[in-house]
Amino acid sequence: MTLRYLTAGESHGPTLTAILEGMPANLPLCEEDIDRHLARRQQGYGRGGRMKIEQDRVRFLSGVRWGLTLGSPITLSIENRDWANWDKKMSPRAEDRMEGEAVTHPRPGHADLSGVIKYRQDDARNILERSSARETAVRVAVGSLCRRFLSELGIEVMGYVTELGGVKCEEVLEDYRERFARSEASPCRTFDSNAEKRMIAAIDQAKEAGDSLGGVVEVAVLGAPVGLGSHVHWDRRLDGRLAAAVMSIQAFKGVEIGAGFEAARRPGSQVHDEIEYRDGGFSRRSNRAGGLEGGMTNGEAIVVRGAMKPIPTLYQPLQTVDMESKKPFAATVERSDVCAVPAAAVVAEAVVAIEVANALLEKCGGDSIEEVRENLDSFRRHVERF
Ligand code: EPS
Repeated sequence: MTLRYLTAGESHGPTLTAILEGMPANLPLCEEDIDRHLARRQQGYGRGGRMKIEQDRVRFLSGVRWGLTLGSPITLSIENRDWANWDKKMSPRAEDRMEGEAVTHPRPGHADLSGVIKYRQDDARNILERSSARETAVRVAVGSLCRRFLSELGIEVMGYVTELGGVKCEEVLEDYRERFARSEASPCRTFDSNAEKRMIAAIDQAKEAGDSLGGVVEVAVLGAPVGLGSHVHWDRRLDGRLAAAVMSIQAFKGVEIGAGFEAARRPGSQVHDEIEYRDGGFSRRSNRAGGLEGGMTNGEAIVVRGAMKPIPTLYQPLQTVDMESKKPFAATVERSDVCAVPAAAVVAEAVVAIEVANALLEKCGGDSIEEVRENLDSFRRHVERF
């Protein structure tokens, strides 16, 4: 067991909380390391009214003292400012129960209906509060901590949008750092300024029509050593673990690594990356494998993409059935976003950072950051000599 974490909290409950266990001691850490990524996640063209209420900030409730991790479980907490408007509706006390508030028109595409059947509920709020993508705020907090750990070891994680509402980035830009730098300044978190204009127009159109939009995000990890993950067993394959982590983000329906589905359409000669030995080390002439072969990193950039479906809450709702009367009805309209793909790029960075940090600790683990660094340096010397 290396890194593990749990999250808790409802969308309109008082707080979101996570406990991260397994982070080594002596990692320099301050709230700003987390808060700047929480702020990035809150941005993006197409967000709804909730983001005007929230100003996400982390509080460390355990595991950090005087700017350094202690090696003990780290508790991260983010307050939901909107809780002030929901304290009765989301109260834990039986005497606060309100009648006539139940959500009974489940939204197509949402967890509502399967959740109420599974958990024997008559109010879809008891499902939607936890299935909400609000939970991603605290996953970004955990991921930002892991990202801080990776940056200490020279590993960078960068996420951005490559497609939104059917509009694809067309500009050829090989340099991941350049893609990231440009995307950071873009309201759609994308690097192709022509595509960005069309993405904004698509979001405006969807908003006008009471509709919602999905898209594709890409995460690149630079500086990871060869040999994270392993070919020896299915649950040690890092590609599988990255895919599970990205697929677990709310509303994600597809994951690709490197050339992904396109690799299935081409002959092998146009898929596999030729090996060369240059400047005293092995490298590849291309990176269609997305940095992963046999479930292990090969020293090239790790490249993972995730496909997000459009958010299921539509202001022009689809048809559904009332859970009590079984009569047709328009689906519930909850306040929501038209498009959260730019935010999802930050969430994808976070879940990828968690998996890479975990794999790095498996390979070069230690109880302190100094010990991890020594182990990693020693392994890097082996790679250089090989
Ligand atoms: C969400 C619905 C909206 C989003 C929310 C995710 O929340 P509300 O119903 O309160 O307006 O704003 O996302 C966030 C709160 C967030 O922090 O990303 C949903 O149904 O998934």
